[in-house]
Amino acid sequence: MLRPQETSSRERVGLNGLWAFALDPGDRGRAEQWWRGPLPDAVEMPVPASFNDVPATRDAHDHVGDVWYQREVRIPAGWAGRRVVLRFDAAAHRAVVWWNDVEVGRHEGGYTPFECDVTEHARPGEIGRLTVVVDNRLEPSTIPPGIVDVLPDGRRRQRYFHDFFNYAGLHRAVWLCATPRSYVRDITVTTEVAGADARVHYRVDVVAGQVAEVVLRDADGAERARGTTAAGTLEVPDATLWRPGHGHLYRLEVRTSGDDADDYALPVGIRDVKVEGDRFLINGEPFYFRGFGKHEDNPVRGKGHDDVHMVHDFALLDWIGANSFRTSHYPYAEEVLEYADRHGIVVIDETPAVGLNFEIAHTLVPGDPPHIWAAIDDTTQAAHLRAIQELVARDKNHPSVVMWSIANEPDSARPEARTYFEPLVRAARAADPSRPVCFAQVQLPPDKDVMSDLFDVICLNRYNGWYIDTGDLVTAERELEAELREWVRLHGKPIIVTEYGADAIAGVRSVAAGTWTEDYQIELLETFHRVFDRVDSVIGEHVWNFADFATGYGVNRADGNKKGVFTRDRRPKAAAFALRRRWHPKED
Ligand code: GCB
Repeated sequence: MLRPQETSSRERVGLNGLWAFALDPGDRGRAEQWWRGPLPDAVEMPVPASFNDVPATRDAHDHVGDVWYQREVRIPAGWAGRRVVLRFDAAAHRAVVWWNDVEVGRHEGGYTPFECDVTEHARPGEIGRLTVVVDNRLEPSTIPPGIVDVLPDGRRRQRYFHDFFNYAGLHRAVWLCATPRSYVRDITVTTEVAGADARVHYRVDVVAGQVAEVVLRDADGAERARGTTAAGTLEVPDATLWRPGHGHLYRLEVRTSGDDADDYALPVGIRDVKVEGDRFLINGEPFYFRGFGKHEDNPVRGKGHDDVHMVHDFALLDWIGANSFRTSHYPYAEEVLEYADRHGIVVIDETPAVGLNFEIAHTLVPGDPPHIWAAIDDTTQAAHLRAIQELVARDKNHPSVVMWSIANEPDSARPEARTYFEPLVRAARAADPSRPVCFAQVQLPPDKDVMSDLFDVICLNRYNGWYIDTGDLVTAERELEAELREWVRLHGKPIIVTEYGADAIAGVRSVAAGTWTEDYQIELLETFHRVFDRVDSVIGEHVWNFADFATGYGVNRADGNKKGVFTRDRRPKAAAFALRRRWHPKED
């Protein structure tokens, strides 16, 4: 699905700002048809933001079920005869949308966009009432999965098997967009590097019309190649490549034919990605991933996208010498990928399939969650498949995205895991044959894993010295090295350690380096680095985590997860300086 754009044929109006908002703990809204009039007892809620922490009440923070958003929207008078859609960049996790009294769309999956066509209902020049109900419940059939318990007093309690807070709501931008009736629905671009030259393969999907021309321009606007068909290959002699640290972008301008022609411009980075033996090649050059698993997480706004926080995070990535990150554990806002494209930051793009693991479920939630492979069924798998397809559909054209991660830490030891994942890996490759596919593997000995051979790169989340051999970095170093060498022996594939780290409370120091201190965090990272430097097949290190982040309640979490090398408000812990010395060896 293409991002909304302003072009000669397209307009967009941002619907961000303060909306009317109501929690619906008693499930009254759907029964009473709240979309038919003003929301009862509404408060004001900023969009985009996760709703949970804005009102400063426990009720909002812990709410489980529906929340309602509403605002008035004027359709510009000049939009007569145009196709008009509402575009939600995300609604976590399930949404239904009404324009006045008419339902115009619904979507499940909290991190991918959807559109509602209101052409037939919205009259140019008139004001309409836009109402959205967003349900934040996670169930065994959703991605990510969860369980909702009804307590004896009638309250609901959400359990989930992932280690970050279940922020929800309209936490990304909402748009009102106009296009011609005949319009460009989608563009797919893949690029191939051949010596100094390159090929740009493109496919344009037009609704009710035809492609007139496709023009590839360089950053200075100069035309580099041209086509006149809906699909084809553009030859680009002496191409300037997109590469890590250099986000060079061309523009692919697509125009349709006819009086009411559409026009769309897609940024294109020319690069290719391959796995060869135990190397990860970008434009034929071995690439070493230095960076983090991140989260979209900030005080008050939760997962609400915000350009200030985004640019600041990228500035800190630059300061520390990171060249890449993983969108753990869900697709991030499209603004983030566009920024990474422009600045040459490499991204491993992950689906929201996190928590498909019984052992972890056990440690994260009170009570006794059901065995995960018993609770997870074809419906979960279908939701997971949709999550993969929607991720690829949204992000396939970003040069920064070099690999798909289709899950984080599923239980990959049981035979059911292989049966469940095999078709999903096939589907990911079918959706995008141009990028490698991986999953982030939970701490599990290589001989116990039943599915890593299906994937291109071995991605390991490892907590030696923290969850395992806590406090004993000598054993951690020995065991980690032995394990990595075993992965090399069994698979001969490139290895990225996609998570390693220790919780550290900022300001807690110790000469004896006890757990939870800033000093132990550094020692643990340095222990891992010594091992990485000895094992040749390790082609990447992503520290867990970039910054401290909010989690659900838990006795092993102190006001959230503290494995950040920055605090939640982005102040560096001592580990940030240590990483900077490793990743920027020439600077202080
Ligand atoms: C993991 C998970 C991550 C957690 C982390 C931790 O393995 O992938 O989501 O936050 O461990 O700190 O426990």
